[in-house]
Amino acid sequence: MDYYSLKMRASQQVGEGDQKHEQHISGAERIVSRDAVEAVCSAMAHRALTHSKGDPDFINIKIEKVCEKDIQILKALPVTRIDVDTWQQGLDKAFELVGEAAAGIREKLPELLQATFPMRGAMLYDIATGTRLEPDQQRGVRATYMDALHSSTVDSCKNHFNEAIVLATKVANAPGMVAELCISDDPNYITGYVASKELGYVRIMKMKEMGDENGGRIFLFDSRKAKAEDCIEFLQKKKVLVETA
Ligand code: PML
Repeated sequence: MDYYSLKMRASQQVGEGDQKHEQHISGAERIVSRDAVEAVCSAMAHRALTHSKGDPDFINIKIEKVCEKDIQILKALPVTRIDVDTWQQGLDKAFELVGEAAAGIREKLPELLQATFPMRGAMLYDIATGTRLEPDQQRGVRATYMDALHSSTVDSCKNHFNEAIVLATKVANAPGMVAELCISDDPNYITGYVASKELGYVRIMKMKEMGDENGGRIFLFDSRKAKAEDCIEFLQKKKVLVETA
């Protein structure tokens, strides 16, 4: 069976004169069978047109055919959750878990996380050399071409957890990946996570203050285990379907 990858991004022009620039409003991606393409496409347009961040000036929906033989099927990471009283406790817990997965990184994490806030993609940080490996540090690295296997529903609005478990599963399986830390940039969504093949997907129910627009992702990679090019190639090009329970 042939599949199709659909990617949507919507943006708005903001600012005046020299300050004029594109502001991201919403994005989504799916890998679906041929018969679902039209419905998913329409749901994506709906999502772009009804986003709380505003009315888009530009909506791009890209549709590409994907051969079944090029798709890797992965089992979703097992999910656990940690309840905390305050977001500060949640953030500490996340740093602690990542610190156990990557020795010596604990103290650097607050600064690294801060640096991800203006980025659209994730930071790719090499724990072996202490350097950032994104080819474009403003843009970051984006994990793409992934979806849940057999997902028949057409979500017209974002389901943070469903999308994140798919992304985290793909990322955890990338060559040389040690762990991921994520905080949503949605001001109304305060749950974040830490994930790796060893830890699974650990949801931390409060990781920032409600109303805070800052969020970001750090991919911790170990260049002693794999080549950075192979990791980036997997994150950005490999087609992955994730088997969720
Ligand atoms: C995002 O907004 O892209 C990040 C979503 C994090 C989801 C955390 C969870 O609910 O498990």
